[in-house]
Amino acid sequence: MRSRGLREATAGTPHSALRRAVGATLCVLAAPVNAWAFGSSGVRIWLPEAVTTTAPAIDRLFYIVLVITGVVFVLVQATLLLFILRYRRRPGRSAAYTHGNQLAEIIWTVIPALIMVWLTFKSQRVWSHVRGTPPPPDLEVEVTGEQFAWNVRYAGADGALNTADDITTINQMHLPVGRTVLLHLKSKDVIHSFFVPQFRVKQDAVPGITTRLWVNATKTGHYEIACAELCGLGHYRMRGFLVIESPEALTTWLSEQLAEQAS
Ligand SMILES: [Cu+2]
Repeated sequence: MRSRGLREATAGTPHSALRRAVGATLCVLAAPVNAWAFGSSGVRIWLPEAVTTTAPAIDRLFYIVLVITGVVFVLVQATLLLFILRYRRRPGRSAAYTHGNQLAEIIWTVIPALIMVWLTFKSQRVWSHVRGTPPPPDLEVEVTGEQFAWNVRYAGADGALNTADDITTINQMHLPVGRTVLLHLKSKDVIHSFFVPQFRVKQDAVPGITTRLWVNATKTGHYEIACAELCGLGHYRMRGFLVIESPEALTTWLSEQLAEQAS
C-alpha cells in the first residue's frame, strides 16, 4: 500500500492526475458490475429488468465484455494522449527511428488472445444453455409473425398444436411464471424478429423455418413484444402484449379465450 507521505508528495504531479482520471473512469465502468452484483437492490444502469432464468447469465457476460473493452479503451486512449504530448515536436529534437519492441509485441498479442479464448469458453457455456437442447417444456406455444401482427396459438383440450381445437389470439400472449415454455417461432410473409427485452430474447422469424426458443419466466408482470426487423410500412405498429402470470391465471385466461372463440 502506498504511504501517506508518498501520496502527498505526488499529489500535484501530472502522473497523479492521470492516475486519478483512470481511477474515476474505472469506478464509472465498474458501476454496471456493481448493479449486477447487488441484483434488484442495485441501480439499473440501462438494461431493462431481467425476468427469465437465462437472462442474468447473458447480462453478466455483457457486463464482463463491457468492462474489459472499456478498460482497454481508456488505457489505449490515455497512452495515446500521453505519447502525443510527451513526444510532440520540439525545436532541436529529431525523430528517433525504431524497429519496435519484440517483448511489448508479444505481451499485447498474448494477453488479448488469452482474454478472447477465455471469453469464447465462457460465452459458449451460456450459448449452449440458452440455445442448445431445450429442457422438457411444460407448455408449447406457436408464435407466427405476419405484416403486422403476432399470431399466438395454444393447444386446446387435445394438448396438440395445429388441430381444430387450438386457441388463437392476436398480439396477446400469456405465459406461466416458473414454467418452461417452448416457443415455435414462424413467419407468414417476410422476416420479422421476436423481441422481448426483459427475456433477453431477440430471434428472427423466418418464412419457411420454425425456430424453437425456450423461456422460463421468473416474475409476473406486463411486458411488450416488439418486432425488431424492419418488415414493411406498418413495422412500427407491430406490437404484442405479454402477460406473465400464475399457471392458474393462465388456465382461466385460456378458457376465457376458448369461450370467446366459440361464441
Ligand atoms: Cu415485423
